[in-house]
Amino acid sequence: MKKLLLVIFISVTSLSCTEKKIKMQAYMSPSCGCCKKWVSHLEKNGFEVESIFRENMRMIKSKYNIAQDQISCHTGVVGSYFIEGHVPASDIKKLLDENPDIAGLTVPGMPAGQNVPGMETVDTNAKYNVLSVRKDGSTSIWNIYN
Ligand SMILES: [Cu+2]
Repeated sequence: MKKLLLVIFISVTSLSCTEKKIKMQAYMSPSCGCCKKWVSHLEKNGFEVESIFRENMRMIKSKYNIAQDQISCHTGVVGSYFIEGHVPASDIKKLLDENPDIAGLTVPGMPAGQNVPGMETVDTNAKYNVLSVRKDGSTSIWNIYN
């Protein structure tokens, strides 16, 4: 019996060690519902998100130098990167794995679709791109969804 307990103890502790959460912050307006849904999508996919509520989101966008045509509702921050809008967790993980010298990722606007985390308000998939934003503000395509 003692041995069995020890085995259970070891497997439980090793499980919690391998499950290392990725910490990030998410700035959003307190009234934003889709922002909160995006946060739960991240939390279900290995992130530990600190939600920070701000009435004035424009200040956050300008702090991270996010251009007008690249902005969305919430702004996430992970390491030195900003994550603007409804970027899927897998794209953020890829960013952290590859660690490129860029400013961040964005899904501009608010595309609605089953394949847009936090924006599953319609039954169909959205056609949208995740853009990578260089430090000079120029963008390229990071991932294509359709
Ligand atoms: Cu949104």
